[in-house]
Parts: sequence; C-alpha cells; structure tokens
Amino acid sequence: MVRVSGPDAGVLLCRLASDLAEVPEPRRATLVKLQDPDDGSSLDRAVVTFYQGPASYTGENLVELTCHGGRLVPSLIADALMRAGGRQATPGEFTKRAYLRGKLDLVQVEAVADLVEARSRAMHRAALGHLERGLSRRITKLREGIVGLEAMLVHHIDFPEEDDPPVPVTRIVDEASWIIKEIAKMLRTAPEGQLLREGALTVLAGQPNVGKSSLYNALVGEERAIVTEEPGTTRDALEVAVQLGGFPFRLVDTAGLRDGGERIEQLGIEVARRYLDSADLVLLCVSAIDRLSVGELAFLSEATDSPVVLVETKIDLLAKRDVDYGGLGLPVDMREKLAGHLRVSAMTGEGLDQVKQLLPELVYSAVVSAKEEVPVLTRRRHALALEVALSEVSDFTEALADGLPAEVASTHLRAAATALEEILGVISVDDVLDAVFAEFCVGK
Ligand SMILES: Nc1nc2c(ncn2[C@@H]2O[C@H](COP(=O)(O)OP(=O)(O)OP(=O)(O)O)[C@@H](O)[C@H]2O)c(=O)[nH]1
Ligand SMILES: [Mg+2]
Repeated sequence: MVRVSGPDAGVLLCRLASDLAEVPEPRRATLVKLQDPDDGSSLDRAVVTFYQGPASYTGENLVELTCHGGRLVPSLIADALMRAGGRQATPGEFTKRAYLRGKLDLVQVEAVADLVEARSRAMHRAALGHLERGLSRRITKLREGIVGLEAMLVHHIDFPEEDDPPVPVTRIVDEASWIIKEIAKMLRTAPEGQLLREGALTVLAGQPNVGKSSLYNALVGEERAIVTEEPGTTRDALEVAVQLGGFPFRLVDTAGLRDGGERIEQLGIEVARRYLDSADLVLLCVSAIDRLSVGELAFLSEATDSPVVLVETKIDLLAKRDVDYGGLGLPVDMREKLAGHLRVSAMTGEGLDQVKQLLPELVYSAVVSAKEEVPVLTRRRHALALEVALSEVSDFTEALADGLPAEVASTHLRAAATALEEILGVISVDDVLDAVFAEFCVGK
C-alpha cells in the first residue's frame, strides 16, 4: 500500500487517477486506473480510499492506494506521486503526524513500532495493549491522582494553623500511598518486560555428548546444530531466537564443558562460559543414564546468579536398557537450589512440552501473573520515568511526615507529575521524540 498524507493528499490522487473528476467520497474503496502525471502512461489498476482529516490515521487528509505489490509497481506509483507534488515520508512520519495532531500519545506511538517489530505473541500482546491505551490509561489515572493531591495541598498553604485544614492530612497520605503502590506494582513487570523485546538468553550447557545439540534442535524445530556420537562436536556457540509458549527466548547451544580436548574445543568452552555468565537461564543437561559427575556437581554448587534448570536427557535409553533410575545421585540441598528439573528425550520428543511450559513460567512469571490486569512495561524509558515518579511521591510523603511546609512538599508532586507527562509525551522533549522516531521504518 502507498499512503499519502497532508492537506493536498486528495488533489495528488486526482492527478494520477484521471477517472476521478473529484476527490472520492471518504472511506469508500474505489477502483481506479493510475496514470503517470507527466506522460499519461498507465501505471496500475488500484483500489484507492480517501480519508477526510481529522478522521484519519494522521489526522490530516489521507489517501491509501492499494496497488499490485511486488518490486516495481509501488515504486512507480510513489515516484509518480512525488512528481505530482508529493514527497517521500521520513521514517515514522505518518505516526509522528498522528502524535503531533493528538491522535496518539507517545506510548501509543512506541506501541506501533513494537507491534511491527514483535517476534513473539507475548510482545505482540503487550504492544497491542499499549496501542489500546492500556498503559496510557493507567498513567493518566496516576497523574490525575497526583494533580488531585496538589489541589488538596493548596488548601494547606497559608492555612491558619489554629484551624483544622479542610482536607485532613491522613486523606492526603492515603491517596499518596495508593499512588505509590500502583506505581510499584507496574514497575514489577519492568525487568521481564524488557526481556520481551530481545528474548531471554537461555544457555544449554553440560558435558560433551549429553545431547545438548539434539535438545536444541528439537526446541528450535529444525536441525541448526550438528549432532554426532562423538564428544566435542559443538565447538562454537549457536544462538537462535525462538518462541516457547508464545514467549521470546534466545536459545544458545554451547560446546560441551570438559578439560583437555584440542585448542578449538577449548576456545569453544571459553565462549560457553562467557554465555553462562550473562545467561538469564541455564539448562544444565545431563544424561539420565549416568550419575552426576564431579564436574556437574561442582557446576551446580557454584552455579552463577542465573537460575539453573537441570535437564536429564536421553530418557528413552532408561526404558531400553532396563536400568534402575537412580535419580542421578542429586544431593537434597542442591535439589532445592534448582529452578526446575526436567526429563526429556530429544529422540522420542518426550518431555519437550514440559520444557516449553516451564521456561516461560520461570523467566516471565511476573508477566504471566500480571495477565491483562497490569500493563507490562516493555520499555526502559517508561520504567525510568515511573521510578522517578515513585521516588518523588515517596519524598512527598516523607516531607509531610517531617512537617515541612506544604509548598516544599508539593514540589515533589510536580516532579512526579512531570515524569508521568513525559511518558505520555504531554510534554514533548525533542531528543525523546527523535529517539522514538529513529526506530521507525519509512511508511509507518
Ligand atoms: N537415545 C538417544 N540418543 C540421543 C538423544 N539425544 C542425543 N542423543 C545422541 O547422543 C549423541 C550426542 O548428541 P549431541 O546432541 O551431539 O550431544 P552434545 O551434548 O551436543 O555433544 P557435544 O556437542 O559434543 O558437546 C548423538 O549420538 C545423539 O544421537 C536422545 O534423546 N536419545
Ligand atoms: Mg553439541
């Protein structure tokens, strides 16, 4: 689709569509022939729709030309429109105009970019929620609460001390603590919300040959990693973005950890350790038919800050060999340290569903439990501003408790309200706008 926005959008359309004596009726799809405005040569047959501002995406007059796609046709039409008096839009300019005309607030603008970029259902859900003003409504309500507090406080300023104030201080304190609680609740989703953008870094680690790459392939859904019966097959780290249960993960397969081996393998092990240091989640793979080795026990006891899920692999072999399942010899105190314990067979597919279910529950528990009730904070910008608002409202209650003059206490309220207004873009700061629109592609 080719879009044109601006007061003369309809006029431009008429220059290309000679069938049209005048700008078509708004919101009515019309089939027209499009011609070059200079030489009259045919360009395409297209369905065009005119939107009369302000009832359009940008709030201006807007034309949508739904043409035959492909490489050439849309660019011919765009070129003809430019010769007829139009110009190429800058990245995100349609959405920017919508924002400047008050059709969208800044959170919604960001949601448009997020919706386009979304690679998981969870991110998609969050972006749509923000586009529907789920987050904006919350922030507006908080801002109103703060402005209400400011109004109550005005009565305290210059109020004769011997009289009772018109609004009891306890009511002000109650209202402020409600606001603090609300903001804190929203901020709880922020760390996971930001993981939704990139995906949680999930590292498969373990000794050589335990079946890491096989499990990796099974979770990715294609043969990404080479699998052989030879220990030390994987030498480099592989990273793939996948959705598990609708949530985004960056799954990393690594070289099996062991001492010795040749130089290349040791380099691979170095890489694996680096990934382990920054992992959001570690899947320690061990073969179900073996007991835990000294190395694996050491790994578990010294395990990094990241949560570790113990994954027993090749459980199909247990049945085949009729071995007694000895539970690997996992000490009780280590069992308690684990974030989870799973048993899988990459060969039969057994246990894979449990992996796909447990991982999102572990990494995204706050997002999962927030459901629709609390909007998920997927952007640092929002979280940072809410943190400012939170600390300002807290400072405000402290100032009240310390008996500071109402004028002084209320400066904190103003700062909190300002932080919230910045989120919505009520007060627009140029470099914030530039940063937001820099992420957009042309045409949005
Ligand atoms: N029976 C059975 N064999 C498996 C299973 N998963 C992997 N294997 C076999 O175990 C061997 C090693 O598998 P890989 O996936 O390459 O193991 P790895 O942990 O990636 O090994 P390195 O890359 O060398 O560290 C191969 O012969 C696989 O076919 C499984 O679930 N069941
Ligand atoms: Mg491997």
